[in-house]
Amino acid sequence: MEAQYLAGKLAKGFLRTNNIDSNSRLCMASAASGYKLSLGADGPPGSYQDIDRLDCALVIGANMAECHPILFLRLMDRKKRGAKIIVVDPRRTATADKADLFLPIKPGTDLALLNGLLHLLEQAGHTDEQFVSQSTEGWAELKAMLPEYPPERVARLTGLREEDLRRAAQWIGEAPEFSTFWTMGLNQSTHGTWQTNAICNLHLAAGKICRPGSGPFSLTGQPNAMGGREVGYLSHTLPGQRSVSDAADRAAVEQIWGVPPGSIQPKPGPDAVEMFQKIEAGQVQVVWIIGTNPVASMPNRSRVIAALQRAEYVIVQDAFHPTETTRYADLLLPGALWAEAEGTMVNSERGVTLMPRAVAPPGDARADWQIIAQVAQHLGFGGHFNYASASEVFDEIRQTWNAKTGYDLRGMDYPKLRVASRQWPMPPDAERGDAIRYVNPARTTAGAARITFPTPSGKARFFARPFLPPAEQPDAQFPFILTNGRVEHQWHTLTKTGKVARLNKLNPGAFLQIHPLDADQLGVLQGGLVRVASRRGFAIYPAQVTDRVRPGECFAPIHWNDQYGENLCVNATTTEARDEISLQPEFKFSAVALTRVAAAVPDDFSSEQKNILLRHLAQFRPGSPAQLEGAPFTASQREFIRHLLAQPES
Ligand SMILES: Nc1nc2c(c(=O)[nH]1)N[C@H]1C(S)=C(S)[C@@H](COP(=O)(O)OP(=O)(O)OC[C@H]3O[C@@H](n4cnc5c(=O)[nH]c(N)nc54)[C@H](O)[C@@H]3O)O[C@H]1N2
Ligand SMILES: Nc1nc2c(c(=O)[nH]1)N[C@H]1C(S)=C(S)[C@@H](COP(=O)(O)OP(=O)(O)OC[C@H]3O[C@@H](n4cnc5c(=O)[nH]c(N)nc54)[C@H](O)[C@@H]3O)O[C@H]1N2
Ligand SMILES: [Mo]
Repeated sequence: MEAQYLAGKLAKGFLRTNNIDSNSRLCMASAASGYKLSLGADGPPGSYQDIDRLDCALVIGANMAECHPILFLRLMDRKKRGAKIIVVDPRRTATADKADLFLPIKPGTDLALLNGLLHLLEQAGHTDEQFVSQSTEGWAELKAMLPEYPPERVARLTGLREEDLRRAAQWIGEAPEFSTFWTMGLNQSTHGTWQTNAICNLHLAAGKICRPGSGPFSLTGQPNAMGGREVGYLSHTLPGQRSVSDAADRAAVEQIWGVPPGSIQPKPGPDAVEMFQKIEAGQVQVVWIIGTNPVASMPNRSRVIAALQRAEYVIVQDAFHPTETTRYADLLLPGALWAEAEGTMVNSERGVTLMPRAVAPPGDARADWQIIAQVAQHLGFGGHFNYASASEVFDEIRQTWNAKTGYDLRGMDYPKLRVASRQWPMPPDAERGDAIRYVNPARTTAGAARITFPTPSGKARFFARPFLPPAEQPDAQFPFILTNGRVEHQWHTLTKTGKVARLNKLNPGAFLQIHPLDADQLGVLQGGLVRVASRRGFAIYPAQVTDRVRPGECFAPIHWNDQYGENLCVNATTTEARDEISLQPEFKFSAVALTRVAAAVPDDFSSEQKNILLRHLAQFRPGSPAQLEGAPFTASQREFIRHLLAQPES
């Protein structure tokens, strides 16, 4: 968190530019903007311990079993005690395997589902009128929209069965305590903010929020994605859950930073996608990339590459080299990894953890916050970046507490964090943080609102959010829908997990999940190469033929990129279309064409390799390409063999 804070301070306070954007734009931006609109402030109102109290969980657009496995185990413990788990995903994931009810939704239609569920709840009288009248506003407008979402229509839009919709609504309505968990399946959408609003609508209407076991819980992505949001590292935010477009917020931060009034620019800077568009257009000449690998992780990566080639000077501050992005760097700055330097991280439930330094950083590497502070000193801002330790940076962050949103770290410091993690809000002298936000202990008497939301009226807001389709629709030229995501044992662009042999054994390589009917049509067998092309670019993957995806849809993991072979990057195909409010890209939905690829025969087989190959071919059964793992073949030979196995007669 300290490095993110200092990067923002240097850019927005001293370089006086909001040309700084961050990981959250690709990850949590839609949850952040949705929370802010619905509840008045970013961050979930509840905590992980809600899992131990819930009676029904809606897991939507999240593959918890693979991406949040520890929390998922906690949820499974609760399931053993009778809680009902509903999973909504276009793919039958490992998470779906454990569901009591699995809803295999048509991609991009979750808003229709969420509105339809609320409609059924309302019809069945499962709304909480007292809560709605005391603690919310906008119910009449939302209620007026709901009749547009009768089960028959919702079933048609989402591809789900009417009886399943009714069952889900019944479970949600009858559960004393109900929580929703969501991640990238909803956030990475042109309607991501609206989907967060629609989830909040459900909880507010049912009155199932801000009490143990109930609430809309957005699962955070990166270990410190929440901390980054809080210290204001997006192009429109400032530390302490503040906004550059708010005069009082700017003044408060200018005072903490000791810069003259008017230093912070009121106009939000470009979002990550627009930033690369500007670099490509020559409007930004120098780029400093810290702890992210945009050549692999940004949508429509051909633009990112063009931009980095056009830029006059590219600085990449990373813990590893080479990566897909360091290839384009003019200057490398070696950042220390989390275990090599002291610093704090904030998790999904607002828990602040101090990561102690376990080993010394190698070579010239040093903590990211130190590198940023040293650059600031060289730029002549020395007095303002003169920290002896990460702890001193943290103490400055504590000053950015915000009475409006309840963001408050004043009750914790490094000595306390060395003993145990703490949760905010934690005012000075508090023994511990609040597990549930917005509860007003002074107003528990009958008739008074027990919950006060950080909005001007103190009430949460309903938003009527109609269903709209994704930006790009399949057509005759690009008839398939490509979605993408993660696998259990790999992390993002593999700079870390890709170096661990045991993890590579568990998740060895890229693949494309396609339905058997589609594979038949394409003439592709298990392991055969498929070219996935969108309007923007293409990638080539070995097919994983499986009915875990629906016909017409396919899925590729995001992890394997240029360091692992050519044409592996899924973001060659993805779209720059963004949510209008959060500006988060619609990673999860592109229209693509699929074609079978004929692989070239590599001419470098040794006689030993030929023998192994012949033995494998003799034993070959369709669907068993895993037999090849461990054999001493090069990547291009493997590709050829996979292709061969897809066509054993040739
Ligand atoms: N093992 C592992 N764990 C991780 C990470 C990792 O790289 N590896 N990364 C971390 C980070 S930063 C993040 S953000 C999280 C991401 O965690 P998740 O969001 O759970 O992971 P994803 O696989 O990106 O996407 C989740 C699911 O969304 C589904 N989906 C696609 N389109 C739709 C749709 O239209 N509607 C619905 N309902 N679902 C849809 C996909 O099929 C996929 O199963 O994971 C974190 N945890
Ligand atoms: N198609 C598609 N694209 C996606 C997504 C998707 O679901 N689909 N998900 C999006 C999401 S949610 C996320 S979170 C992003 C992830 O995208 P990235 O953040 O770009 O992915 P990482 O591999 O985590 O990259 C982090 C980089 O920082 C480096 N690094 C690691 N630790 C340190 C450190 O301590 N200091 C420094 N200086 N460097 C360090 C790593 O070596 C790596 O190069 O991808 C986004 N892109
Ligand atoms: Mo993420």
